[in-house]
Amino acid sequence: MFSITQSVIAVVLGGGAGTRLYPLTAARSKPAVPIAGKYRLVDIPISNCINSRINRIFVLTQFNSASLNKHIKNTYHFSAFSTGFVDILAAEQTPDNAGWYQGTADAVRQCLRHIANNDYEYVLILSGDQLYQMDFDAMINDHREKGADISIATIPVGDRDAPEFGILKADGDSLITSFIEKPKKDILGEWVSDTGDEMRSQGRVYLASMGIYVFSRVVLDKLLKDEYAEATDFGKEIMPNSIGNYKVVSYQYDGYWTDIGNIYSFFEANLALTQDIPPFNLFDKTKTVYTRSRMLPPGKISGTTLEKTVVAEGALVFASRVETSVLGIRTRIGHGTTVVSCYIMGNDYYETLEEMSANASKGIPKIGIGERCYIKNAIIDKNCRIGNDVRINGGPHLENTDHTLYTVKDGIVVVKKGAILPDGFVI
Ligand code: ADQ
Ligand code: ADP
Repeated sequence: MFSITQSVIAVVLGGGAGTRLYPLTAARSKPAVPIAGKYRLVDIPISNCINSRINRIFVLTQFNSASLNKHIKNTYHFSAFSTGFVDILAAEQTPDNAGWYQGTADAVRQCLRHIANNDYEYVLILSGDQLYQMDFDAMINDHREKGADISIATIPVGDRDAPEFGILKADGDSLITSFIEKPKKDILGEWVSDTGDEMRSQGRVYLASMGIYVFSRVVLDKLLKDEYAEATDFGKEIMPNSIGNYKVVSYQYDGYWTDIGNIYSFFEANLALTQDIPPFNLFDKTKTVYTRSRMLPPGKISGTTLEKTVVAEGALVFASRVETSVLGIRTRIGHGTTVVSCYIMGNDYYETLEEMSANASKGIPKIGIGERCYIKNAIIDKNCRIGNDVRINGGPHLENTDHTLYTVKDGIVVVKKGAILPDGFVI
């Protein structure tokens, strides 16, 4: 009998050069970027796998950070009675390969020798920078029922998004007949599909690749080692070339899915969690998002008006007002401060009262956010020390810039990990 657990290996593409999420990726690998106050990016695809009974997972990353290793080691334990593992495969130098993964297909090719040591029939390839809760079980079943060589998960998108994605066309049997990676706006007209009345009414008339692929084992081996041994990318090379030569099938998904590959979309996806009924449901018991259990104390909040705010464990909040914001683990905010539309990642540790006063005598602010600050449209990375009376007013009026303490991208101010903003600092 078919068993998804025994037949599927998942590979999470943990990130290329990581420039799009800079400065969040300046000191950590992309899978380790904190999301939704208490998780890390890599928890999303791994949780989707576990909830779909896939428990043999490789995470491919360009560099092997201590924080990523620690997170994976402390989070994903499988019992001695299970075959499960989550292994990080960092780009490594070997005698026949000098450097980093050159692209997504190259990353998978370089790791095939590790993957091949396992028993499996299918490889599920996932992106590391998407927010969604998807049942891969259904996608694998569809792949098997259709006798596909390759399946691509697809979602209808509109004009604004289409040029960011691989766009494809499929026939009535979901067989993909053509594929173009990131088409220019002026040729979009040629790529319209019948996505159904509901999607059409929303202007979502293009079928986009979600960058989620199922490959039958032999096909993946043949493509990467043999037929396209020089190809570096799935979207640009492997997919367009496979159509017509292999049975490449579209698996249309209609749930919530969003790409969080750049600062703007990352910010939006985090803030979307503050809605009354967010599209990404952290409260769904059947789709748990797993992360490290930290044994943190409960949060403490005093004198604060909280409006549409998500608060993670261990936060200490004395602010006047917090609105449409996500406050991560161990966030500390002083009296009289207002926070609007921010993702505060929180802190990796608490300071003792003695440390706070020793730092104060050296003019170093406490970890967290001080008193009487006003902070709007910002991402505050971990372990920042923001003094008193600091004003950060992000928005479209700000030019893109990269300062030693912060970066501005698309109007969003990102205060860098561990930055110290002295009293009265203004952005
Ligand atoms: P992009 O997301 O633009 O498009 P890409 O930059 O190749 O494609 O990234 C895919 C995933 O692989 C991301 O999670 C990225 O971080 C990771 N990645 C990239 N280079 C890597 C490397 N060298 N080593 C390890 N990981 C790497 C792709 C498809 C489109 C599709 C979108 C959907 O090419 O067709 O529409 O995904 O988001
Ligand atoms: P990130 O991945 O968010 O960049 P890391 O996981 O590398 O962060 O760092 C978090 C870990 O580092 C925490 O477990 C915390 O215990 C430890 N840590 C970092 N700085 C300090 C510090 N100044 N004092 C105590 N622990 C620290």
